[in-house]
Amino acid sequence: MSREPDGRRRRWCPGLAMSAILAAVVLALSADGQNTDNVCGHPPVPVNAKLVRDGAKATFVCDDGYRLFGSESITCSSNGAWTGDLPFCGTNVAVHKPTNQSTTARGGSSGNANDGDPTTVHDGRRCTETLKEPSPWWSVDLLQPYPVRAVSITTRGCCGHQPLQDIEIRVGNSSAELQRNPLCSWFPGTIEEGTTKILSCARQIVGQHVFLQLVGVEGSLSLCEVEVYSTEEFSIDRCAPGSSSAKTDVAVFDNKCYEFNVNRGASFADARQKCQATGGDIVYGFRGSSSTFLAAELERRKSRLKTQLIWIGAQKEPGLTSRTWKWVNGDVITKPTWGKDQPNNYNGEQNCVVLDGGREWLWNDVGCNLDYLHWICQYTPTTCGSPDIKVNSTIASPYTFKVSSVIEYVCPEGHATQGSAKRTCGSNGFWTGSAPSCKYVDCGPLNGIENGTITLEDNGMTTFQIDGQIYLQPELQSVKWRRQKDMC
Ligand SMILES: [Ca+2]
Repeated sequence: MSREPDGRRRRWCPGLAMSAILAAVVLALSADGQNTDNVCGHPPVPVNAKLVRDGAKATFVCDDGYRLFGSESITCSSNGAWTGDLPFCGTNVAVHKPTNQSTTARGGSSGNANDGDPTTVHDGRRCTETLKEPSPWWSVDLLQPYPVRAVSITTRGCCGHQPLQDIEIRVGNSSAELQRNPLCSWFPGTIEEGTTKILSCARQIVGQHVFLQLVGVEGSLSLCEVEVYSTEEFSIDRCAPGSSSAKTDVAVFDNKCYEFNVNRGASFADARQKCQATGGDIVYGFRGSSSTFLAAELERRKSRLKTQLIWIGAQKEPGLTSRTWKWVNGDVITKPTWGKDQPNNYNGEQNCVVLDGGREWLWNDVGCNLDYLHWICQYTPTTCGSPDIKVNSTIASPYTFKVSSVIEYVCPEGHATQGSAKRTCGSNGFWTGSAPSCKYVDCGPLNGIENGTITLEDNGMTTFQIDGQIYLQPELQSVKWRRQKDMC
């Protein structure tokens, strides 16, 4: 074997002239079922999923809190390609979001379809129901646009209610004209009673509103649970707040975790300290759709609250003349959303802020020492989910998925990375950028080697060498197809 003067093995790229030999090698290796790494390369892996490798089969397991859609495995075929559609791992972004429907009959309010209770029994008003009418519909407002991949529908299983027929799912940003939204899926048949049916969008659609409609049908729409799946949000399993018993009062929105501490009371300082003790802070910095989300989450808990004043992380300096409100991180609040007649600085000592259920969850200034108020903590995730991997690439180890850590994708020798090879785990729990792909670098035909010989090395596949004596001649030092890693 010839070596560079510095001892490195010299590598040569296979040109077109050698492709027939290579193809034969590939076929020989796959025929006896060996060495599938070389045949198909590393399999692609969808985001939020882990790979389980078993010979020619690659199986995917979703991260905690995500559900797998599609087939869980792909296989390496003898032609060197992974066959089968890659599944995806999504989390439900519809639960507890605001809902609406064409009409409401017999206690079947629209919110019953995303209350997290998948029962198929309507007794006790646990499913939705519209009047009997032409083309009845139900909708959910995700509060911000999400890329929607699939919708799961659980139908009512009792008492001879009509089965769902000709259901259409639309996803888009129009809340008023549902037919203007792009079609995600259409199911022309009948969905049996008491079953769960998954309808995948033909393609991923980004939208804030999801509509279900019995198109062209005169009837009553009754739904027991509707789940809307997206890959672009993390599940509450990743929130990991202080106590697991509080888990049922945790909700995720826009890549943040919120913990609703509505079963106990504390002063502002105590509440904030409790949030910080578990790695978070009292809720701050929110506006727009996040404000709407927090109000909706409080509203649905309203009947259980001992007080309707909920601490948020906004304060001003004590004193009658101080008028500047700041978030707890020091940022000045530019657009506080005060409720009616607020802030009134009653008694000159109201330097903290609550969301006030008596004022539609708008802001009210109150004294910081009231020690019986509820509060909301916010957390950012400590880790990212499993990153996606394009076919033939791998992630260089060692790596961790902790926030701020960096992973680096590597391609096999002879392949160049297309896109950024490095991704960072952001504080929002998602990897920056997108997974790069690997592209084979074709060095062109093997010109100018009439005086040389090329022999396959022992490992057969990728490494070539030229007779050492000729190899060192100056004119061959510069042949254009000399390969070093991914360059010719
Ligand atoms: Ca006040």
